[in-house]
Amino acid sequence: MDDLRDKYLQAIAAADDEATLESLRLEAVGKKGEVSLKMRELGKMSPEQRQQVGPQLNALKEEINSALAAKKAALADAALDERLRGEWLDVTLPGRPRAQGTIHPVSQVMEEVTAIFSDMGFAVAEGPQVESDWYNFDALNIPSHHPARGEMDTFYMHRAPDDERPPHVLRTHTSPVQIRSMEAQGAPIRIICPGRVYRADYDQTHTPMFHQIEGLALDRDISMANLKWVLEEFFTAYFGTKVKTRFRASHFPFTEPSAEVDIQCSWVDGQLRIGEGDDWMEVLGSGMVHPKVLRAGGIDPDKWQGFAFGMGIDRIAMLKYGIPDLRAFFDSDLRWLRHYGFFALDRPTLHGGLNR
Ligand code: 2NL
Repeated sequence: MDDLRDKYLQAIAAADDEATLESLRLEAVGKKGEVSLKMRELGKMSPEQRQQVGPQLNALKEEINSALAAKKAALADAALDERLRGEWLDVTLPGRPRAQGTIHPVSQVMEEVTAIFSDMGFAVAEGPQVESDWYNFDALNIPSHHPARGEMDTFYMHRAPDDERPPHVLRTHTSPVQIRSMEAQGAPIRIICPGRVYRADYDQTHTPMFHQIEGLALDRDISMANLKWVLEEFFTAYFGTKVKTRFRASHFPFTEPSAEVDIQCSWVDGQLRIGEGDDWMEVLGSGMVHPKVLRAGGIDPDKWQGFAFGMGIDRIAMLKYGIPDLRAFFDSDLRWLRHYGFFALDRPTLHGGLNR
């Protein structure tokens, strides 16, 4: 029995993996293991012998089992130590730098403008950038001979030579979204329509794609007075300072009467300041929606009336954030984007503050 003990305890101590331990267990205390076979011999012994050898065999079996368990635990510990040595991690190291994008000034301003008009009860409406000539021109009372409809000013999506239907256009303003909204919702309605628009024009102050935001409010008794209040409220919130507006009589095919709107400003040492002084800067076109345009949108002009306005987002972004060159807006120059861009996690809201 001492030989058996020595043999197995030594073999267990020398084992260096779990598979070896398992085959040792089977060899020693498995059903057909050496210790088990010895236990089977107990039946042939005299009662006196059995009383002596039985407990000794049981003790040996227990000793081998606990040696196996202890060695198994020691191997697991060693394996874990080995892994920890190989997989250590220095949590005090600085993080790896990651490229940080910024929010484009146009996106920033769109969100600011949207937040201000949402607060005044305007919903946001969007629509297609490729439009039919009906939605882009006819519905807006812009006649076929109008210069805006010429190849010089509008991008036409030419059809096949044998296709007689009138070509689609890249929308030249977001007004068609408002026609579609009038058709879909009827009156009363209060919406703003921000988005990309396209005109065949490229110089210091014009890019062939730019951004516009238009507004529309229709009800039974909406007047130019409501328009003036809404716009002054808007500019004051947008620039973060009280801004006076000046309305000048103008002409658009889709409004009657029509007005161009200037905001109060001053020039100090070549620096523009909004909301002070006695200069004026043109920022917006507006008016009372023309009865023909209401009718084109499926709305009865004898029951409903209201105002509409349109302004360039790129331009009011330049004014607020002191960006001198319009063309740089769409160059995708990373240095420009880092300089004029906004922190992505700090989004503008009225309660969180628009002007930081
Ligand atoms: C400008 C002029 C304007 C509108 C846009 C509009 C839309 C509908 C009906 C009537 Cl559906 N009007 N929009 C009205 C007046 C002026 O934009 O100079 N924008 C930069």
